[in-house]
Amino acid sequence: MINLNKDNLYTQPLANPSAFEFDAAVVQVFPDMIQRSVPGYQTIITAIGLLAARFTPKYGVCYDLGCSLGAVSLSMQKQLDSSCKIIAVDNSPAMIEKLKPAITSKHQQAKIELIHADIRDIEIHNASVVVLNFTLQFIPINDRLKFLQKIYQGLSAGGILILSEKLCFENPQQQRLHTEMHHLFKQAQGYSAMEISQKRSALENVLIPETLFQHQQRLYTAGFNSSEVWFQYFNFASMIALK
Ligand code: GEK
Repeated sequence: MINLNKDNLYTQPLANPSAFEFDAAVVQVFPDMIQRSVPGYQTIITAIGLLAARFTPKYGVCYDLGCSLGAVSLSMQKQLDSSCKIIAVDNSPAMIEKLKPAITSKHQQAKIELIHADIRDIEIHNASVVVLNFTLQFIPINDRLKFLQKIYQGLSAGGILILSEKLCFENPQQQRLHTEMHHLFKQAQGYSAMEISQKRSALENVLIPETLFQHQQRLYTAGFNSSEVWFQYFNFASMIALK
């Protein structure tokens, strides 16, 4: 079990807030940070476990790309048959170090295999489910299509990609409204205006959101038959793309 240290990384004014990184300081507070920053995070995690069970046959393989501290992998493990395998990948050494001891595959559970690598470099084969839970937003825009094409090729017929992302909106009024509502959500979770603003600066040019239309167009170009939003809470959405 991973403990819930409180995220206080941006409580003090920083002269020069540096670009956001998944380093040891972030990893230390990550579960608290993501739950208080991403509206609906826990609902999405639970639903991914259920979707994995719906689409994964016996001896099936699921991928959790950008696994962080393994919330998606552990949720899938709870639901999957013990013959299944989950491949969890992240390129942050601090995340992987902290996750390693938290991963236990008891005899009666699907096995979780942990890989320290860039998700653009790994091979994907015979996947029933691939999950990108708030990860694609950190991949440079120019690499996104090629990466999704690789995922499409690695999925079995009838497999799915679950893609969760922070969205932006073409309409400026919608953009303002959703940004404001997200900030109000964070305030309601106990973050101060200064913490919200400093975190926002740190994420600039690191987390690059796109519109729902851009995502759906790219998924279609990558080969997916269809993609639908199954969950949205302000500017955070999760899609299911079908092969
Ligand atoms: C969750 N899915 O709890 N290769 C591998 N990992 C990467 C790469 C890359 N190129 N780029 C970023 N990451 C998780 C939450 S967090 C989302 C995902 C957030 C990893 C990065 O190290 C981090 O662990 C994760 O993607 C993004 O459901 O913090 O907003």
